[in-house]
Amino acid sequence: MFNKNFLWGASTSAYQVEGAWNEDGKEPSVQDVRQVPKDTTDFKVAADHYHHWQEDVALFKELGLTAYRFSISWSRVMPNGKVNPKGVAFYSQLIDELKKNGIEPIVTVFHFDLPASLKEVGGWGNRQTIDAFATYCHFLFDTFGDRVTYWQTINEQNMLTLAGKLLSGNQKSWKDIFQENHHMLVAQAKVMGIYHDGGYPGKIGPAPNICAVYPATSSAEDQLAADYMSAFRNWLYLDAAVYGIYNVQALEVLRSLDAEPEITEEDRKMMKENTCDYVAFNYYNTACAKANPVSGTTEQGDQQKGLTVAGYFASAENPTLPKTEFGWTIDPVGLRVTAHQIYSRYHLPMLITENGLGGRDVLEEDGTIHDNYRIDYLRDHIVELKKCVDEGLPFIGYCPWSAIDVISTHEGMRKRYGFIYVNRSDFDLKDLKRYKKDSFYWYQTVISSNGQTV
Ligand code: BGP
Repeated sequence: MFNKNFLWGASTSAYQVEGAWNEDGKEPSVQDVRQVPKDTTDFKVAADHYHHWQEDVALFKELGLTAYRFSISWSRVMPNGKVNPKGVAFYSQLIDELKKNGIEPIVTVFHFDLPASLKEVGGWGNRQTIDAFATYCHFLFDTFGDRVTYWQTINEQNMLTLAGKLLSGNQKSWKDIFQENHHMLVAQAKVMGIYHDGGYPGKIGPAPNICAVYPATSSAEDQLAADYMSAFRNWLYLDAAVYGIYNVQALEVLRSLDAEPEITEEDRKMMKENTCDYVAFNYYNTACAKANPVSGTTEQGDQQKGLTVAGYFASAENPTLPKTEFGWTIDPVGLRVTAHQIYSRYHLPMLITENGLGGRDVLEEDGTIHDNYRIDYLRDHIVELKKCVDEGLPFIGYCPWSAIDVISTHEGMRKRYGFIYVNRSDFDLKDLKRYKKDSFYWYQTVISSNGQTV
C-alpha cells in the first residue's frame, strides 16, 4: 500500500515546456541555439507554458496531482550571471500557485539547458562553471528554499555525458567529456554542501537515469559485461552522489578510453564531504549487455541503445521485451529490479522523477485523445512500484513524464508523453489549446484512490 503522504506527481523541464525563449530578459540556453534534429522543431515556443502557467496549474489540480516536478531555467533566472527579477517572479508565482492548490513543487535546478554564454567560455569543461552553478543554486535556495522541500541538482547527468561525444559532433574526446562530467560531480557536491550548510528545511539529491542491465546470456562473461555497463552507466553517478567516491569498475572503463579525469585533492574532499539526502531517478527501460572483445567497437547510442566499449561490454537486444512505436523497450518488472538494486546499494529514500511512454497521439474531432497504450504502460509500472513499496522500499513519490505534452529531446513534437494534449505540431503552432487525454482521467482515478485503482 502506498502511504498517505506518497506524492503522485508528473514532470516537465523548462526548455521543453516553457517557450518564451528570449522574453523578459532571458538569455538563450544551449538548447535555444543548438542545431535542431532533422524534421523536428526547435524549443522556442514549446508548450508555451510561460504564457499558460495558470491554466496549466488549474489542469494539474483537476488531474489531482499532489506534486509537480519541473526545472528552473538557469538562463531565465540568471542571464549572463545577473539576477533577472522577471525570471525570478515567474517561478515564484508558479511555486505559490502550486502550493495554493495543494501541489508540492519538486524542483530540478539544471535540466540540459546551460546558459549559452557559459558554453561560449567552455561550458562544463571550464572549472569556473562550477562556481557559476554554485552561485546560481545558492540564490535559488535563498529565494525558494522556504517553499520547496525536494530539490534535484542535475537531470540525467549520465545521459548528458554519454551523449556528449555525439552532441559535440565528435569534436570532443572522451577525456574532455569525462573531465566535464567530473566538474559536474564536483559542482553537484558543492551545491549539496551549500544546501546543507545553509540549514534549508528540505532535501537534495541527484536525478540520473538509472536502469538495470541484464546479461544477454547466463555466461559469466556476459554477466561481467552487464556489471561493467551498469557501473559505467549507473553507479559512477550514484556512488559519487551518495558516497562521494568514483566507482572502481567505471574508473577502469574510463582508463581504457583514456578518459580518466584529473581530480584534485580538494575535489575529492568536496565530493566526500557533501553527499545527497535521497535518490531521485528517471526510469524508462532496461539495458542488456554482452561481452565485447578488446578488438570490438566503441559506439554511442541514445538511452535505449546505450553504449558499447571495446574490451568491456556491448549493447545487446533483449528479445523478451516489447517495444514502443519509437523503438524503446518496455519493462515494468525492470523497474522493480532497478529499484531493489538502488536500495541495496544506497539505503536512501527514492523518488521516481520520470517514467513514461512517448507515442504519436491523435486528437479526434470531438476533442478526445485515446492513449490506451500510455495507460497500459503506466499501469504496469505502477503495479510494480506498488510491489516495491509492499516489499519495504521507501518511495517518496512517482512523477511520470510528462504532465503535459512537451517537445521530445530528439523527436520534436510528434513524440508525446503528456496527460494533457497541446494542440500544435512540429511546424504549425495552431492554437496551443489544452485537451485532456484518456490517460488524464485514468491517472485521476489512480491518484484519488492512492494507487488502489489502477
Ligand atoms: C529524459 C529526459 C527528458 C525527456 C525524456 C524522454 O532523458 O530527462 O527531458 O526528454 O527523457 O526522452 P525523449 O524526449 O528523447 O523521448
